[in-house]
Amino acid sequence: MRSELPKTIHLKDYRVPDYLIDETHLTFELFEDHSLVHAQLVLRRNPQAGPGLPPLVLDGQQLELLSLAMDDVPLGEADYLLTDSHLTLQPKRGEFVIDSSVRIHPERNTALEGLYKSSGMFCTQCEAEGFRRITFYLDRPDVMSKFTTTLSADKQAYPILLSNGNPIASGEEEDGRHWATWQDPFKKPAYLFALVAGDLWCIEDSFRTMSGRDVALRIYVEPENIGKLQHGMDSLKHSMRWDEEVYGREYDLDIFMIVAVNDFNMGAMENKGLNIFNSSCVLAHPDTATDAAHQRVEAVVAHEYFHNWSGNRVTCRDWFQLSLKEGFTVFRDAEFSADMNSRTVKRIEDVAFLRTQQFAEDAGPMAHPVRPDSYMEISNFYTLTIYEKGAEVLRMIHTLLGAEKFRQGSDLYFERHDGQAVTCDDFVKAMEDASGQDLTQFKRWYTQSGTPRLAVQDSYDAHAKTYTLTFRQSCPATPGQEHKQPFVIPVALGLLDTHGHELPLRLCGETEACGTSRVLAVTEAEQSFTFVDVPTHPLPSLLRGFSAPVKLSFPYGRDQLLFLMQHDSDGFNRWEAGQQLAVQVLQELVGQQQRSERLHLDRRLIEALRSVLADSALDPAMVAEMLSLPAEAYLAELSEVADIDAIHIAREFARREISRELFDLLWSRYQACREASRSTAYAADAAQIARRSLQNIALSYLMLAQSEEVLDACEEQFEHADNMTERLAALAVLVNSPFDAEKAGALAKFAEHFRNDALVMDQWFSVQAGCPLPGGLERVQELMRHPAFNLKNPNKVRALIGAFANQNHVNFHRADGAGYRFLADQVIALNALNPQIASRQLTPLTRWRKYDPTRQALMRGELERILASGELSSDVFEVVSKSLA
Ligand code: B3K
Ligand code: ZN
Repeated sequence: MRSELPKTIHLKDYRVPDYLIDETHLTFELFEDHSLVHAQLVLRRNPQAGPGLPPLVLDGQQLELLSLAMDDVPLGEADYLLTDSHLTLQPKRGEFVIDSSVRIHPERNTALEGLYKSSGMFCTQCEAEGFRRITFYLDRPDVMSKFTTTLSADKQAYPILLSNGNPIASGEEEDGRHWATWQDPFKKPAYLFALVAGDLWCIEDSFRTMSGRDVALRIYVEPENIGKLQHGMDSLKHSMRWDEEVYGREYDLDIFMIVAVNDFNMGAMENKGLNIFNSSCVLAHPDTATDAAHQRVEAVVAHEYFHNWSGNRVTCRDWFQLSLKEGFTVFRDAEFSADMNSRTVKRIEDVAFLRTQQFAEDAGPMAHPVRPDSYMEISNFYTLTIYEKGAEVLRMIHTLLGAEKFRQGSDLYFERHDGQAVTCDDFVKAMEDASGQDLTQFKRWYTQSGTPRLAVQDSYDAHAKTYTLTFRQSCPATPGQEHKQPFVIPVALGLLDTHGHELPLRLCGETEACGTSRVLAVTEAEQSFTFVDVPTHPLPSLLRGFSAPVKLSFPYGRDQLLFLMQHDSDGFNRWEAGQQLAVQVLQELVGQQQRSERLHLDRRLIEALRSVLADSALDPAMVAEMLSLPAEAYLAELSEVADIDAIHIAREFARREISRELFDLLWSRYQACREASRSTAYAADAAQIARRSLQNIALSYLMLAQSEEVLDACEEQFEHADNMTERLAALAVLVNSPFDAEKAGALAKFAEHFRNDALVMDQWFSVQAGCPLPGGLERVQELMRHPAFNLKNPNKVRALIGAFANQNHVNFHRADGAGYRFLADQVIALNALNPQIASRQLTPLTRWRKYDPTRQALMRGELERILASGELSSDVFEVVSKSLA
C-alpha cells in the first residue's frame, strides 16, 4: 500500500546506475513465522556514471532492518536514511561491501510478490520489482550480478532446497535443519533470482545439447501431482531442440529445473535455471487436462525456456524495454507451436485473440505503445500490447526481412549483446546491420499506440490490363498521442482470377513476375500499387496470414467472400473470409434486432458452412475453426456502441439456425468423431486434437435442437469419455442447455469426482461462470461460497470472477448494474490481498466508453466507488484513475 500518490516514471528520465553490484551473496533462514535474509553485496562505482561518490540508494520494501555494515563496520541509525521504499547510505570508496540482515514475513505475503508461501512451500516471484521485498538492493534490470545463495530450513518439512545455477554445497545442522548452497555462474539482474524450499518430488530426464553436453532436466511438484509431468518434460525437450535448430541457441547450465506452484499471479517465470510455473501451465494428464491445456503447457514451457536467451542472456536495460524480451519470446513460442502443431490453426487462434483483446486494449484508456513512455506501476504493463502486439512487431520484421536475414539479425543481436541489458533500439539495430535494411520508419510500431486502420480500394483497367490497389492508412488518437505518423505495414497478398487461380504478380516497372504471393510494404498515408499483365479483374486476397496487426477493410461482397473461402490458397485467409462473411451477416441480424424486426439469416452463411462440413478433405481443426462464429467480444469490439443484448440474441439466433439447417451433417460428423474417440487411446497429437475440436463444436450446435437423442449422446460423452477434453465439453454443453436436472446431476458428479484436484475445479467454476443463461450473477455469488473457492488463489479468481466478467457478457452487463457492482466489490477486496490480481480483474470496467449511456454511468460509478474505497495499491490506482480521466 502506498502512503502518497504513486509517481509516474518516464523513459526520458533513464540514467545509468550510480553503482554496480559485482557479487551478491545471500543467506536465507526460513522459519514458519518469519524468515531472515542476510545479503553481502560487493559494490563499485559505475565508471559510466561520472565522477564522485553520490549516495547509494537501495530499494527495499516491507523489510525489517536488523543490521547493516559497510566494509565490516557496523552502521548506526545516524549513518543511513531509511524510508518505506529506500535505504540511502554514503559510500566512502569506489569499491565497498555492504552487509545487511533483514526480517521478512513470507507466511503473510498474499501479494505473491517477493518470497511467499504456497501450499506449504516457499517460493519467489521477483519480476518486475519483487526482489526489493526480499532484501535491500539495486532492483533494476541493468544491474547484473553473480549470485551465490544459501538456504536453510527444517529438513523434514522442506527436504528440497533450490536456487539458480548449480548446487555447490549442502549440509545438516543439529536441530533438524539443513542447508544448501547454489551458485549461478551467469550475471543476472535481481528479477531473475529464485528460490524454492518444500516437500517436492520430481521427474528427471536429460538432454544432450548440440555441442554434446548433457543437461539434467528436473520438474518438481507436490507428490500427489507427480503423474502429471510427462507432457511438460516432453515439451521442454522439444523446445530445447527447436531453439538449437531454428535459432542456434544452446542451453548453458548443467541443470534446468521447473517447479510447479499452486498460487501464482501469472503463467510462469523464467528465473535462470529455475523456472517457477503456475501449476496450470505445467501439469497435464489426459484425465484432468484438456487439449487446450496441453497446448498451453507446451507453449508456456517453450516460452520460459526460450527466455534463457531472449531475456536472460540478453536482458532489458529498463522496464520500458519489456517487449524486447516478451514480444520476441512470444513470437518465438508462437513459431514453435506452429511447427509442433497446425501452423494455420495456431495463427487463427492467435489472431482471433489479438483482434478481440489487444485491439480493445489499444482502443481503451490504458492504450500504450509497445515501448511505453511512462508508467506508474510496472506490473500493469505486462499487457497484451507488450506481449501480443510486441510479437506481431517481431513477426513483421521477420516478414519484411525474410527468414534468412532475420536469423542473421538474431545471431548478431545475441552475439553483440550477450551478458548485457539493452534496448529495443539495440535489437532493431542488429536487424538493420545484418540485413542492410533501414528500419527507421518501421520503429514507429514501438512508439505509437493504437491499431492502424488500412482501407483498401481497387480499380481495373481492362484495356491496359492493369490492376491498381490503393491503400489509405490512419490511426486513431490514443491517450497522450493525438496525431500519428504513417507506419510501415507489410501486406502479404495474392490475386485470384475468376476460376480461383492465383495470378503471377508483376508490379509496374518490374521486368518479371515475382511469384503468386508477395509482400508489399505500405509506407505512406496513401499509396497505390499497380500490377501489370492482369488478364481479368481479379479478386485480391489481402493481408495473408494476418501480415500486420491492423484493421483492414476492403469492400468485399458476400459472394466474393464465399469465393475466397473456397479458393484462397492461404489457409488463414480462407478462414478470414468466412469470419468476415459471418461478421457481415451477424451485424445485419443485430440491426434487425435493434429495429425490432423479425430476424432473418442470410442463407449464404449456412451454405458456406454446409460445404465446409461436407468437405472431408479439409483438416477437421479448420472445419471447427470455420464453424466457430465470431465471439460476442469480437462483435462488441467492432461496434461503435456495443449492444450486448442484441449481439447475444443475434449470435444465438444464427447458431440455432445453423443447428437446424445442418443438423444431419453435424450429427454424422459428430458420431464419426465420437466413434473414433471411443476406439482410439487418447493422445494430445494434432490429428486427435483436431478431431475432438470438431466433435465438440458439433455437439454444441446439435444440443441447440434440444432433442432427447442429442441429450443422450452428450451424457454418453460426459460419462464415458476417457479424457478431460471430451468430458468438459459435454459438461459445458449441458450447463448451457435447458436440461436442468441432467445439468445439476452432471455438475455434482463432476465436483464429487474431482474435488481434490484444484485445476479441474477451476474448469468446473469457469464452465458455470461463463453460462449465459439468466441468473448468472447469482450463480457466481453462490459459487464464491463453495469450499473449493478461495479469493487468495489467483487461479480461482480468474476461473470464477474473471470468466464471469470477461466471457459472460449478457450477465456481467446486466442492465441494473449488479454485475458491475459485484466486480467492483471483488476488486476492493482483492486490492488489500493481491494488488496485481485486483488490477487485472478491473479490465472489463475500464472499457465503459464502449456501452450505452446508462451502462456507462453505472460502470463509471463503480470505478469512482473503487477510487473512494480507501487506500489503493499503485496497481489499482493507476488503472482506475486513467480509466476515469
Ligand atoms: N516474465 C514473466 C512475467 C512476469 C510478470 C511480473 N508481473 C513471465 C513471462 O512472460 O515469461
Ligand atoms: Zn515472457
